[in-house]
Amino acid sequence: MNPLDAICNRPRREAICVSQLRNAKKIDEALLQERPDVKIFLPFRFYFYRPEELFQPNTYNRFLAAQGGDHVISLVDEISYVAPPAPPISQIDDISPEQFCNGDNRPADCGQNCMCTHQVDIPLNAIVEVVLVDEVQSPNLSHPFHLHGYAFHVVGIGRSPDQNVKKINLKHALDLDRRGLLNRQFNLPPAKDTIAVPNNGYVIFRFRADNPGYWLFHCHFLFHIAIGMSLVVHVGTQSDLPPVPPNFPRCGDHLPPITLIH
Ligand SMILES: [Cu+2]
Repeated sequence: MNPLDAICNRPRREAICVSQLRNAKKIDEALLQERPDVKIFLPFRFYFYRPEELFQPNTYNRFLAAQGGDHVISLVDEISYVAPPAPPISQIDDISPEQFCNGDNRPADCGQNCMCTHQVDIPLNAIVEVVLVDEVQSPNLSHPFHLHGYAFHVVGIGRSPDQNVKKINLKHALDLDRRGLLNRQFNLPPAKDTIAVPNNGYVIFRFRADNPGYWLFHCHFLFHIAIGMSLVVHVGTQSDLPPVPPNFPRCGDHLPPITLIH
């Protein structure tokens, strides 16, 4: 299962890709139409800090000290995720709209290590296609991406069919897609909530966004979550959500009341 070579476009005897499994259940036909309502390309990679970027007075950048001594953060669509200061589902009014960002709406002053609460907005009930593109390019490292709130249907896994392209990236994946060369199969695609993206490859999955809310989508290596390999899939609007129950706990409620001592 899940051969590391990511050769998934033909049957083979010794290995099988998740995208070659068949779902035992019926599939929502709308998921299999040629064009989804929303199509999102999500390239992900690491950003390597230069030491002089990190060790400046009165600054502290979070990073992962990788094997070999590199200091890295993770970018999904060129954004490193930071958690919002309060839970969006129950306290959206306490969060500045400027906290949120995505590939189409980056903060003006965002540099190469752009940090904000990466959120993509999806209309309720839309058919969504996500294309994950591995730009990390670390041999034999397949990032296991996990989506909360849904099971998605895996319709494609693979690498570039172009032998001259040594490393896949967003631009190349878009080009392959335009030319119809991204491998998709619509024969009972299996449902999963986690999928390993083959290194130097891509994964394509689809789901119907029928569960409103703020759902985390992230690589499941904990040390990659810690450096921003996450985003929020925001489905629907506040009016699609049930009201916050009365006396529902709020950020800071666990702190003891402050007593002033004179
Ligand atoms: Cu990862």
